[in-house]
Amino acid sequence: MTIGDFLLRRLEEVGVGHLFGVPGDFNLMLLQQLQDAGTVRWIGTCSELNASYAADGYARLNGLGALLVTNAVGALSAINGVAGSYSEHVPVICICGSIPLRSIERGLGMHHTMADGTWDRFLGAYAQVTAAQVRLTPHNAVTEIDRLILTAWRDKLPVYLELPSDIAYLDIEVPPAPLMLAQPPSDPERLRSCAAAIAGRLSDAKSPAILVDLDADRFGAAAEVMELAEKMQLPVAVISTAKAVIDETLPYYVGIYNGKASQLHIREAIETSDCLVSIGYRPIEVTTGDFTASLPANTIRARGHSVDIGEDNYQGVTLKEVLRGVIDAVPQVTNRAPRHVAAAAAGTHTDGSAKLTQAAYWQAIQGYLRAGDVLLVDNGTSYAVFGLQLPPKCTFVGSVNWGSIGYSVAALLGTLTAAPDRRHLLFVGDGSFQVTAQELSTILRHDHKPVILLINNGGYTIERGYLGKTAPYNDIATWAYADLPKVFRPDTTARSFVVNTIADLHNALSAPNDTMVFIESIMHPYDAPAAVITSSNNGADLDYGPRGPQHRDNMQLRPAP
Ligand SMILES: Cc1ncc(C[n+]2csc(CCOP(=O)(O)OP(=O)(O)O)c2C)c(N)n1
Ligand SMILES: [Mg+2]
Repeated sequence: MTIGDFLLRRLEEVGVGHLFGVPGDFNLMLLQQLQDAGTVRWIGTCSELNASYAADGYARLNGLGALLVTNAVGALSAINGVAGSYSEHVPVICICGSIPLRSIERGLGMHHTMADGTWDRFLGAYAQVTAAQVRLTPHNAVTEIDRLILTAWRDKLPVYLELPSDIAYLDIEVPPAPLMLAQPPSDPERLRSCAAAIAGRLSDAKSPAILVDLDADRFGAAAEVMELAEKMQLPVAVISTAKAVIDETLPYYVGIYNGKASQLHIREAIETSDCLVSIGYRPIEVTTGDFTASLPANTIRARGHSVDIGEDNYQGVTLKEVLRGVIDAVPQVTNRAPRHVAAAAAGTHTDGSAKLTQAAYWQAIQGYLRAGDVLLVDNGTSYAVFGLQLPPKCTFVGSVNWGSIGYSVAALLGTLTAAPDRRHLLFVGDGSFQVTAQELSTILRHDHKPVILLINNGGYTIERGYLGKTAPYNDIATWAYADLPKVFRPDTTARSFVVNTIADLHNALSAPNDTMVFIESIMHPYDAPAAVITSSNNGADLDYGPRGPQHRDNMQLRPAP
């Protein structure tokens, strides 16, 4: 089999049915092989950055994703998104059609290089942002292709693979069996001891609890966490990176823990627990209420492939198996009633002609959500989504750790491609949208039917909460956003709305989902959810220190008194 065909065969075997990217002379040979084989589908994107975001979104729903770029110019455009996949623990395979081995061996200068006869720089760049990298050769292709795919899937991290353009059509001897995606089984003794130790401590505890980060989702262990919570009737909180990983209608789900910024009952459940189990916890300032999170000293820390319990460190155990072992070992608890938290009283906004505010907007959105929705959320005031209560089976796709604006628009292409039958809602600000807006055209090209909820507030409102409330650097050009579906696809059937009032919003939200619905909501630049502004204000103190300019008069958007 040829090297290129083998690579495509492996992708198909591990469930990667789509490849995102941009063609280039160094990768066209693989694209021709893809075309001839007809198994993996090509989804051309407007830029490699967008391809990297799309592959990430696709992998979140599909378990694995891939993109194809060309030497250096494509690879470096994609590197922000691939690094984001690392930060967010998303398994993405970045394939780069690279300069021919012939040029490397002969020291020939090539385009898409520094024109100095070097060829390792971009592999080196990717070494900083991926779990494994390789330049394929005819003699390493069979082992390295499998090693990289398995590394991505087992570690939930991106990998980078260069396919020199002159070897894709060379024949190699390949194994007949399909590649199976599986974690290596745990060490039996370590697994038994670890599960027994956790079960023992949970059973003896008076107020056990679980705190969930995104690895519970990435390592496919969310169902086990919920089963354990139900069996022991114990409270589960998430940090914002893991929004919706736990069914928010589960009686044992208490909400988002964010240090002192979280509600009292959530802080109590976590901070005063006598046996807290954390899953993949990776705290940063924005997920800890600026480092005010305080986990009990004896917290059991479970990760994808290891667990810490007091002085003991368990290696060779996988998260799902550990949790399964714990569930089997703990007694069914029946007398620890879930704390019932009254849902926030819904305010009423009856005056339909009133100008749209953030408060009214998010209240309407709460009522719009349906079970099974996929919610994509970008940086900005759209972070108000964290405060919504999601119906069952919703998926949240955001980038809290990496936080690269524009991610959500191109990630939407990926999630739509992975799950075209679900309803996808994109929550994005005008500033973030402007970074990756072209990908709307690919979404329209493939007849997808998302709902795009864009907040047009004339710029970077979330940044106005850090610094420059009135500064021109936080203003952006005014676009006719709602006209864009027509620009990007002249024969579009998309329904576009420009929303100025609450009545406009309700009208737009009543549109059927049989085509793209594009809702541009106009809001005031200084209108923002209190939680978002407070977080920005605190962020400024952390970022600029006590001598920073944020203390000067009227430099920051502040919460309404
Ligand atoms: C790639 C990148 N560049 C810059 C930033 C800094 N940044 C974070 S949020 C933001 C503004 C977002 O504005 P918008 O999308 O309009 O949201 P709003 O708060 O106005 O609703 C910027 C510029 C970033 N996070 N990522
Ligand atoms: Mg904005």
